[in-house]
Amino acid sequence: MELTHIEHIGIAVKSLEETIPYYEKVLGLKCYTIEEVKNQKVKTAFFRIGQTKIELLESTDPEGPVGKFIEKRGEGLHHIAFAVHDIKGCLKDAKGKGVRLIDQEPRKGAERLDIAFLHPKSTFGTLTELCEDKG
Ligand code: CMX
Repeated sequence: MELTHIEHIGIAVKSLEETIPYYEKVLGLKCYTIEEVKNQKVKTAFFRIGQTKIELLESTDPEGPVGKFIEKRGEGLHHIAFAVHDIKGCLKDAKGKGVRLIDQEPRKGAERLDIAFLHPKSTFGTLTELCEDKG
């Protein structure tokens, strides 16, 4: 598996509206898009920082992954996403090395990237996302 860079860091928040001013007015970043990802039951806000992005995640359904996460653990770091060139090959490689896959096949995520998650119980506690930008 070859990771090229940290594509983004996902942060679970209760409210995008309440959180965005902190990232803009205190940290000086600029929110460049807000997008709902219906199949993930989230609304996302993105900020660029160098080659990486910050993705704020607000749940749209208490039974969705971010809704459950906030209920159990509160707001904060939710996942790390690595950019890769060959996501299918990476998934095969990870599976072959005993990593539990949440997504057996890549699917479309925010910003039209091909994405897949690795289960935090087999990545030492960090929910891990692989992303491939097919352009
Ligand atoms: N990071 C680390 N651990 C996490 C976690 C996270 N983000 N979310 C859940 N866990 C832990 C739980 O605390 C639990 O641990 P314990 O058993 O020790 O209490 C364990 O993982 C299993 O949790 P669970 O409650 O049994 O399972 P969930 O139904 O909460 O599902 C997960 C957890 C990771 C499988 C689910 O959240 C998932 O499929 N995530 C991938 C998709 C996703 O997160 N989408 C939102 C972002 C979309 C985007 O970026 O666009």
